[in-house]
Amino acid sequence: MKVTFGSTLALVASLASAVNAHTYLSKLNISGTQYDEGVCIRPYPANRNYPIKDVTSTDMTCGVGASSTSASQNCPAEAGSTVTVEWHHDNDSASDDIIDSSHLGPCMVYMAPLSSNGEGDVWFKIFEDGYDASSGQWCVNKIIANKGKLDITLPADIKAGDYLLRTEIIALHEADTDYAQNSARGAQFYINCAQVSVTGSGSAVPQGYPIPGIYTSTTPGVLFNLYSSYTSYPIPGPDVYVAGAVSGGDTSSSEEAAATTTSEDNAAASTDYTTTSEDNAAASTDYTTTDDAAAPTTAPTDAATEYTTTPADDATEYTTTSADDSAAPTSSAPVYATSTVVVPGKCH
Ligand SMILES: [Cu+2]
Repeated sequence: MKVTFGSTLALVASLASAVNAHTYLSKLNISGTQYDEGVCIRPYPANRNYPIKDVTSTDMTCGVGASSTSASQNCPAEAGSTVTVEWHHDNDSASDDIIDSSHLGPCMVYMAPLSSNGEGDVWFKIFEDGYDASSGQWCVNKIIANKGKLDITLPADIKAGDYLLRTEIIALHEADTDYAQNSARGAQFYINCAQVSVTGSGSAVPQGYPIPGIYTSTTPGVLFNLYSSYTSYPIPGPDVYVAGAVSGGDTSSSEEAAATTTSEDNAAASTDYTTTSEDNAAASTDYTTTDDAAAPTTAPTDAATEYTTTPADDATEYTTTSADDSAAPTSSAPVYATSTVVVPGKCH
């Protein structure tokens, strides 16, 4: 058989595309009702499971081409309720492997008002799960083990209305290289958007951030060497919004005190820290309050290692490990993420 060089290239290219299939958001399950792609998950115009690597691309907003598509409905979801998101690799068959096991990395979920179509300083993070050193598990390990499913709790106090719900996995298997320096490698972002109609009596409008804009190609956690030894992973992006952290109008001083337990003023903190307010980080942590309204009531179920909430009567006290602890010195004790050694750059 005569095989020309050109047809060999074409064959290689077609084989590459056949295996060049990564992961995509396949379903949402809200209060026992399942919704598929196209219903409240935005349909994907092309390459639905392809990664985005250029963090400055508008594809970072909702996935490849999906800023211009629209779901057929905004699926109803109560503020404070659990939404199960479900990823798949190629299809939703029982044998689907969800995402290749080389694609280790964090999972995050953001929301923005649907009316913005994701443009402007509108995105707030509601969930993140990175790397758990105690178990050696990445979020990606967990979703593979859980057949693609991840439970997300919507903030209990956000204002009712239509929102984009943006899911994001960062696969780190080529993230040891800055994409801006070498576009053949770099972190791979798997991003999809769903449309939900949030009900409830809340009035909170969390501070928003722009996407693209929240990451650069060298942001710690976007640039990360999965093949080194590490004991922690700096999840990129803003802190997770915790219900009670802002109020849409009825703002008491104690609520404001609870609002600002963030890392911006504590970037040099070495590991976990406990604080009662932005300006009073060293204060005694056990003071009482009679105002329970500020209690952070929605700890994401899979983010237990990120922070712990205290009983409601200690509403303003909690401990957090923030994404901005990336400045923290890493421990000298090596912990390997996985026993599976993968070839850097391998992609499926
Ligand atoms: Cu891939």
